[in-house]
Amino acid sequence: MEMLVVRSDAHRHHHCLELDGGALVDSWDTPVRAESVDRAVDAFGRFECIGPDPLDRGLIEAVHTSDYVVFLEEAYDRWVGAGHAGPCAMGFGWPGRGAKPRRPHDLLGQLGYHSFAADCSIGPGTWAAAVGSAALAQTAADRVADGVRSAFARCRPPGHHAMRDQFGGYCYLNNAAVAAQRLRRRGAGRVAILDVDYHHGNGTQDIFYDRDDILYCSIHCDPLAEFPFFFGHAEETGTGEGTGRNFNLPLPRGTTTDAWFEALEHALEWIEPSGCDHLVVSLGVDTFEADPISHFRLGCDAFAPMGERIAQLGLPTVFVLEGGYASDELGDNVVSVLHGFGSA
Ligand code: OKP
Ligand code: ZN
Repeated sequence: MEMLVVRSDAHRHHHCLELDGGALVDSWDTPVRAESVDRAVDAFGRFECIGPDPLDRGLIEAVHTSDYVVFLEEAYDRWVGAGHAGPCAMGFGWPGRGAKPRRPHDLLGQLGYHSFAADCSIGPGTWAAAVGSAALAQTAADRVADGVRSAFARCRPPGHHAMRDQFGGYCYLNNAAVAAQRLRRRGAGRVAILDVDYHHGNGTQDIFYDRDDILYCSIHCDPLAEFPFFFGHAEETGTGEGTGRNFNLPLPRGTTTDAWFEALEHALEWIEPSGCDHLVVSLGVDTFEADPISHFRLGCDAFAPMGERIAQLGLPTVFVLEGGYASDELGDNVVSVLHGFGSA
């Protein structure tokens, strides 16, 4: 088997709003994205597809605070109960620079405390979708721990922006962190996370920044020019026991296939001697040239070689879906990476 795919329909009732260009519009993370991937996987026909096992709540509380998890679970009902005008729960006030924020008890205050961006809101289906998405990552990690060479969690919503106790960037629970943490619990010695999404995975970096057992390496658009703006610089290399265990490779807007693959070589050269025995790939394909919200220039033909090159690390690998917003090509680009990996 080339690749095990873990998927479900738990995402379907999650479609909320984002502040985009000053207007409140439907989120770019729509159910159509997951459908595009499912269709391409089915058309390809060579991957085995399974559903998820139930999510172990203790696992998400190992990478998020329990206050945050309870907040996510209850926020929408509290929002409806408070009679707010808008259809989705959304914050509007965030701690300013230098604040030592105490956690407000007010819902609007907590929405600011537990988020870092206004591109993200909580609707009636958000909690179930976030739990369902994390369950896919947990299951993919379990199957790899059981001895499958590679598995792909078709996550939606994505996860790599979700911090220990803050949502944002369409992310609520950090699926890649869940997968890596699960691999550790199941006996992995040290896990590398390679994030190839166009955006920096500030959440994954945050969660593991002081840890020596789970490494984070990301290739992304320079945060001076792109969301999430305040994380992802090359100077961010880890702290405490995690010193030297975080590696950021920011690239300019307009980066082409050749320059991107050069950065991939640096990433792999860093991962190779790190002593990791498992790999988690945060697989965003918003590096694609026609992505409507991103600004790299990888063509469709870049994605199979991406998978092939990553396979040369020779590590048991969990792929977790992150971004990719060109819905027509999203599924094919994802399948190209997975097929490239599986056939290498
Ligand atoms: C999530 B993932 C303007 C766009 C802001 C930022 C993109 C989040 C991407 N409303 N949203 O890394 O693909
Ligand atoms: Zn992205």
